[in-house]
Amino acid sequence: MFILPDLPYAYEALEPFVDEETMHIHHDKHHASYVKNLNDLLAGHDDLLNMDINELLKNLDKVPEEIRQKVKNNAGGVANHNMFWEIMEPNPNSEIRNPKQNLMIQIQKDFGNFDTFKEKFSAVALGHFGSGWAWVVVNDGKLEISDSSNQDSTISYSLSPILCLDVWEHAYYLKYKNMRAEYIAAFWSIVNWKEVERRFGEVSRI
Ligand code: MN3
Repeated sequence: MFILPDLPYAYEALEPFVDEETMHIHHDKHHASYVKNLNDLLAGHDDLLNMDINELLKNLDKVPEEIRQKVKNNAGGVANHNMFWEIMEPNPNSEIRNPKQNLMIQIQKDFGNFDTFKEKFSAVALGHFGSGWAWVVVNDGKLEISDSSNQDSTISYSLSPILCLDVWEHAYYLKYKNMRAEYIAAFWSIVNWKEVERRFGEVSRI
């Protein structure tokens, strides 16, 4: 069975960048329903229920065809949100933070500098039409910025994500209304670069 992990911080901890009510609805309703739907869909398929969520996303061809699309949607919803909560953290002092060490070196190598990297990621997140996600993935040793629709996970395409941003309206509409650009700008204040660096280190070792 797949489980809904608790948030790694309090619901109000990401204020003023992400509001408490959004976090309650996003985690307790949206994320929870992806977990429930996935378990319901896979009832009776113990081999699939016992997989790690990433393993399931890499092995969607093992899912019976008649439920495959729904499993893809909901498994993506589970994995994407599991990751999303972890790559954010409270920033009560609102100071600007940067990635350090190896990740910063790689960003400079692939994008020139950190500001250009942020601009490119923000443009992809803003430009994504409809519901979906913006990503930073490691592909063949290089960082790439991409987007995906609905709950599609880059893991299904053998790309290792190290940073993600949920651009579904449910992630920002209560506070930011139609101003997705303001939500994206606020996101940079609460990125948990330590966790992103950890993920980058893990992928780089493989
Ligand atoms: Mn969401």
